Amino acid sequence: MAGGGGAAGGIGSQLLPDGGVQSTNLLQNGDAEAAAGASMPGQLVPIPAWSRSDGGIANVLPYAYGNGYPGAATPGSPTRGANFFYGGEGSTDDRLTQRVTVPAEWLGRVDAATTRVVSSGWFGGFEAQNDSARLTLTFLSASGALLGTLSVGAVTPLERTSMTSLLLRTASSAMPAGTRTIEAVLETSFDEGTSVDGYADDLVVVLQGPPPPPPSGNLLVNGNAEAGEGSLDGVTPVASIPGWVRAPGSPFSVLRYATTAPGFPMATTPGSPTRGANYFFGGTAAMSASLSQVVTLDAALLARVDSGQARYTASGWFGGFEAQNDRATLRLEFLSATDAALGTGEVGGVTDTDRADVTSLLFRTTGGPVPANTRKVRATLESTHDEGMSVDGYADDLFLSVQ
Ligand SMILES: [Ca+2]
Ligand SMILES: [Ca+2]
Ligand SMILES: [Ca+2]
Ligand SMILES: [Ca+2]
Repeated sequence: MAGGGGAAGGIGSQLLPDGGVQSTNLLQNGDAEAAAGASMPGQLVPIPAWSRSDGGIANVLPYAYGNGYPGAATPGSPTRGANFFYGGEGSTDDRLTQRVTVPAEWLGRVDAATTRVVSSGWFGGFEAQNDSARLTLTFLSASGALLGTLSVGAVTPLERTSMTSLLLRTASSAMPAGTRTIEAVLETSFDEGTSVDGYADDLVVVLQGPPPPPPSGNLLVNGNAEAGEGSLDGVTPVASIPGWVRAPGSPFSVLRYATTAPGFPMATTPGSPTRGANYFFGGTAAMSASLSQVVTLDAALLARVDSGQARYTASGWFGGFEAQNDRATLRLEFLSATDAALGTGEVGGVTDTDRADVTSLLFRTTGGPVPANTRKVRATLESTHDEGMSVDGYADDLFLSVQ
C-alpha cells in the first residue's frame, strides 16, 4: 500500500500475543500522505480527512522543504513518507479535527467494556522553542455525550534535548462503554518565533480487545431454497417449502433457475454465485406474498443476548423482474419467550432502480444489536407486488446469524 499508512507508527497487526485482536488504524490520513504538502509553509493545502478550524493555519509540509523544518534526516519516524503535520506560519494555536465512527464489529466488545484504545504518533518541535503538537481523542456516545478523553504527544524541548526532532509517543486507556464516535483533534500550540512549530506524523488510533465469539452459522432453515423441489413451469406452485410457512392464501413458491417459463432468473442471470438449483419466488398472482419461520436462539447465546452484547448479521440475494418494482425483503422480528416484540430489522428490498431495470438478484447485508431478552427471531420473506401477472420479488441464499 503506497504511503505505508497501515503500518504507521509500527502498529498494524491483527492478532496480539495474548490472543486478542487489534483493529486497523481508525484514522484516515494519519500519515499526512493523502495529498501533496505545501510548497511554502504559509500556503495552506487541503488535508484530506481532517478539517481545519475557521481561519486556522495548521498545514502539511514536505520533509523536502528544509529551511530548518524537519527533513528526511531529522530524528523522527522511520516510515515518515513525504509529509508531516505542521502548526503553520504565524502564532495561532490551531486544531485539525477528524471524526471516527467506531466500527460495527467492535460495538459488542466496546459496550462490554473489554476494549482498549491505543493511540500513537511522532510528535516534535523546533530547537529550544516550546511549540508543540498533541493528539487528543474524545469519546462520544450516540447522543454526543462526552464519555472520556485520551491525549498523546506534546513533546517538550527538554525531551528533545532542544533538538529539532519528532519522538514516538504512545498512550492507551479503556474505551468507555457506549462510545460510538471518536473525535480526534491534532492540536498545535505556539510558544515563540514566527511559526507554530508543533510537528506530528504517523498518527495511529487502534482498538484492542478479545476475539469475537464465533458466529452461530446460518440460523435459517432452508435459506437457500434447496431443501425441496422447485417449480419448473413458474405457474404451478410447489406443494410446500420446507422450513417455511406460507401466509394464508399466499401464492409464495420456489422456482428453478432452469425454469421453462421465459423471463425468470436463470443460471446465468446476475445473482448469487452459490445459487444452487432454486430460488424463492412470490408466485403467480397479482398480489403480495410472504413466507415465515421462527428461529429459537441457542441457550449458549442467551447470557450474551441479555447483557446486550449480541449482534445479528442478516444477508441474502434479492431481486426482481426488468422494470417492474416488485421486490423481496427479509424482515426480522426479535421476540421474547412470550412472543413480545422487542425490535425489528430488515434486509433486501432491492428496487427496479437498484437493478437498473435488469432482471437480477443483488447481495444485501445488514446487522445490528439483538435486543436483550430475545429468545426467538421471526424471519418473514415478503415478495411485494407492483405490476404484472406474478409477484416478482426473488430471493436466494438468505442468511441470519447471531454472535
Ligand atoms: Ca508522513
Ligand atoms: Ca515557533
Ligand atoms: Ca438456491
Ligand atoms: Ca410482477
